[in-house]
This record gives sequence, structure tokens and C-alpha cells, in this order.
Amino acid sequence: MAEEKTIFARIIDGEIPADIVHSDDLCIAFRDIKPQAPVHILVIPRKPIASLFDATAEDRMLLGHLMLVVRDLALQEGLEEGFRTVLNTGAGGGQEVFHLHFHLLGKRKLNWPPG
Ligand code: DGP
Repeated sequence: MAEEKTIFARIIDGEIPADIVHSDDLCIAFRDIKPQAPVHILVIPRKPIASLFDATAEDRMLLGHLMLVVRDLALQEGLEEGFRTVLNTGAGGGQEVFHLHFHLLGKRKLNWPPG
């Protein structure tokens, strides 16, 4: 039986709308529907990797690419002062959508330790 498509796979396939701020061969980025900061963008690979647990050595370049896209988007959004990147992994790590994604958060004071 084919696994059910995640909401992010459906966004990639254009089946549901999203405020897309970046798109290339390897990834897309769009604004989070439940923003936790004035800037809250999700950067996701086109490849359906469920979580960081599922990434392999083959995905090394892809993961590096995602990080650089996060950095470029942060600069594009005016976050020269700094920003936070979050990668929730597994239910115990707070992951709700099982398609790997980086959160890019900024334009508010980000406390440490996180909640
Ligand atoms: P995580 O808990 O790390 O799996 O984060 C999932 C994020 O995805 C959460 O911040 C809300 C966001 N999200 C869930 N569904 C949608 C959607 O349909 N559209 C958009 N833009 N964001 C979504």
C-alpha cells in the first residue's frame, strides 16, 4: 500500500496552496501557517525524507543545500541581526509533519533555552 502523502508533499505538488518564497530543483520554502515569529519560513527538500532519522549519506549535499537556502532567505528577510533554525526530529522532538523541514524564525527576541 502506498504511504499517505504528507501535507508538505501536497504543497510541493501544488495540490494545496502555500505562500512560497523560494523554489529550486532540490527544495521549496514557504511561510508557516502557524507562525511563531514575525518571520517563520519552512525550508523542505523536494525529496520526501520523513525526518533526519531517515536521511542517508546520499543526502549530505541536499542537507547542506537546505542550510544555505535558510541562510539566503534569512538575509532576504532582513535578518542580518540573527535568526534561529530549528529541525524537529521525531514525535519526541516536537515533529508533527513527517517530511523533513527546517524552520527559519526571526524578527523577535528568541530566548534560550527554547521551550
Ligand atoms: P513540526 O512541528 O516541526 O513538524 O512543524 C510543522 C509546521 O508545519 C508547523 O509549524 C505548522 C506548519 N504547517 C502545518 N500544516 C501546514 C500547511 O498546510 N501549510 C503551511 N504553510 N504550514 C503548515
